[in-house]
Amino acid sequence: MSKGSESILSRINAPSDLKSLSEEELKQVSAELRKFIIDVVSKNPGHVGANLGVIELTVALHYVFNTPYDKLVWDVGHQAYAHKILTGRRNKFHLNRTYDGISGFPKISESEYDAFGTGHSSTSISAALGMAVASSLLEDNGRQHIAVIGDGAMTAGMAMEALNNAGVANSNILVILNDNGIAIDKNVGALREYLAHITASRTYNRFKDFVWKIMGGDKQYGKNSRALVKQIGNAVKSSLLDKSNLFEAFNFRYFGPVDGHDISSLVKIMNDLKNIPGPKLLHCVTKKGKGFDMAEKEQTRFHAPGLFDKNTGAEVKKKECDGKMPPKYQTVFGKTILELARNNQKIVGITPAMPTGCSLNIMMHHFPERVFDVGIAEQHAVTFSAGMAVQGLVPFCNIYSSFMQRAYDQVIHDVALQNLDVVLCLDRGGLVGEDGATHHGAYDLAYFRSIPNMTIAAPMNEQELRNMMYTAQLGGKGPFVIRYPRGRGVLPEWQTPFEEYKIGKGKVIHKGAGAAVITIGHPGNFALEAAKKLSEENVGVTVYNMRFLKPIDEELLHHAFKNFENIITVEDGTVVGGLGSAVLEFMMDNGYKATVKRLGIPDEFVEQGTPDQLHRKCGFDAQSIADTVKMMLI
Ligand SMILES: Cc1ncc(C[n+]2csc(CCOP(=O)(O)OP(=O)(O)O)c2C)c(N)n1
Repeated sequence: MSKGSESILSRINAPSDLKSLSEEELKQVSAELRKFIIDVVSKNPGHVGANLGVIELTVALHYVFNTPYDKLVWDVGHQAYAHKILTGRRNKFHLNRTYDGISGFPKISESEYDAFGTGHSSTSISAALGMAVASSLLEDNGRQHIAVIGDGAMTAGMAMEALNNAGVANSNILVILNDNGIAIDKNVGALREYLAHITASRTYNRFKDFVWKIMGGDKQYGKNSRALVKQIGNAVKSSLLDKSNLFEAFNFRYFGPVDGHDISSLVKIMNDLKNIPGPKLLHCVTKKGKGFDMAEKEQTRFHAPGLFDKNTGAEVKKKECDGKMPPKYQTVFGKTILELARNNQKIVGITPAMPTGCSLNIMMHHFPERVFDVGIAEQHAVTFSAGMAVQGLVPFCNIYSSFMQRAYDQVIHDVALQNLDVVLCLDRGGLVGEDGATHHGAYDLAYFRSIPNMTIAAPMNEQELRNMMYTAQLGGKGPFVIRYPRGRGVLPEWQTPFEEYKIGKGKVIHKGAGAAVITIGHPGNFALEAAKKLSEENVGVTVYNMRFLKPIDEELLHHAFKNFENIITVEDGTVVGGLGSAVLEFMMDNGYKATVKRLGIPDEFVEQGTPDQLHRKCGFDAQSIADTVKMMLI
């Protein structure tokens, strides 16, 4: 420590402030960053483990490279807290992931240091490669382009597509592979095994050191030899590549593995890598949760642990109103699929890297051979499920709504077109809250409604979720979407006997004479609350819980249009193309005339905040529904 215990971090307002620091001081900055992040994130929840694991990497990157001129892209971006803090956002960091605060992910509009917006995984190599090719076309040859990507994110098809392309583009790109051996849950697949193997293979590393020195990477061979490297033509370079190394087979120069927490080595090797042209990959081995005991031990929980005690790591529970809280939709899904799977041997579960998040881990625990974590591979997950359905199994493929965007064509081409019995469970439908725009499940209802053969259901509560799952597994219905939100339902007593639902049948859940409120999914509860408030003011509304967006219950819609001049639709998806649009289409097709007001997510990207704040902002919480009814009835 240079000057007693004086904070260095408090003096860092931009990466340029790092440049004059000694190696010892860089270590101190890293320690301060770690403490700062733990302090803040224990009180204002966010991602923990991934951030603690990249602190030294982040300090070294900003120390060595000339950001923001050099382009630094964080894959997923959930690990960019130290980057945010070092790039002028230390004083706003307590507002991380809050309404009107800063985003939990990199965002071009937030800072010039955020070279590319992320949130969904495995985009970083493509983006950095695009930047590198652009720099080269623009003859901007001094610029470095760096993608930092985890071993989990590296398993996705997109990362492989980008490596494949980069290897022949011969652009100046550096991929930093942050290998901590874990995604949110244990990383899975052959690539993970490969990385573990090359990390353990000391012979291989000695060989690499040798090549590295010949190539002039070691300073003992002097500047001239490094300058020589630049002159080595592609042919010579590739003849030095070891094609038995996966990355070198992609024409990347592979360096490592190095200790991603050893800041001195990182600085040295990154400085050297700056002088090596073409595509390069630096394999850094790190520990998720590094430096915080509980986060190192309970890595899955500490991916995004909620509130925790910064000394012990113990979970800090929010005060519950009474002992009988409704369960989370996720828990209901997890317990229900287990219950169904016990009776229906054909049920299998598929998740792209989210077994804990979506609760398939419950079934995985009991039937490990019937649950498949396929890695961060949404497209593959859907087509893999389609293959199983062809063979007569009943796949429940659970994908977060916003990540399902990745697999749109697979749903159309592989599932719907062949009318296969695949149950697509869309977790995190609607406004997810603090993760913000990249993670809201805003488009699913709209983007699936236009596909033939689809059944689209959305439960209003836990019982409906169970019954929809029960109905779906009976089979013979083609692609069956069940879409539900993040978080708690409304019924503490939810484990009722199963009931088969009639496909495309909804239900009137409140009666009144003034206006019709047509809803789908969880927002039906907001409508019900509004209806109760309004009845206290002697304003009557009839609330229709449609349950199915497709096929839509036309009988109920005829009832609504025959009985009401004022109709409000409520959904927690975009108003462009969802329930509201379906109701308007029905009105036009059937020659009805009515005033229809569509409430839902407006045609704009919604940033982070609590779900309540965002429902209010978008205008479909109970109060907004009640206000809209009153406005229409004036
Ligand atoms: C397309 C997509 N699918 C799933 C996720 C959810 N997700 C966020 S982080 C993560 C794990 C990433 O693992 P890794 O790249 O190894 O990074 P680490 O968290 O271990 O640092 C996953 C699956 C996502 N962000 N994007």
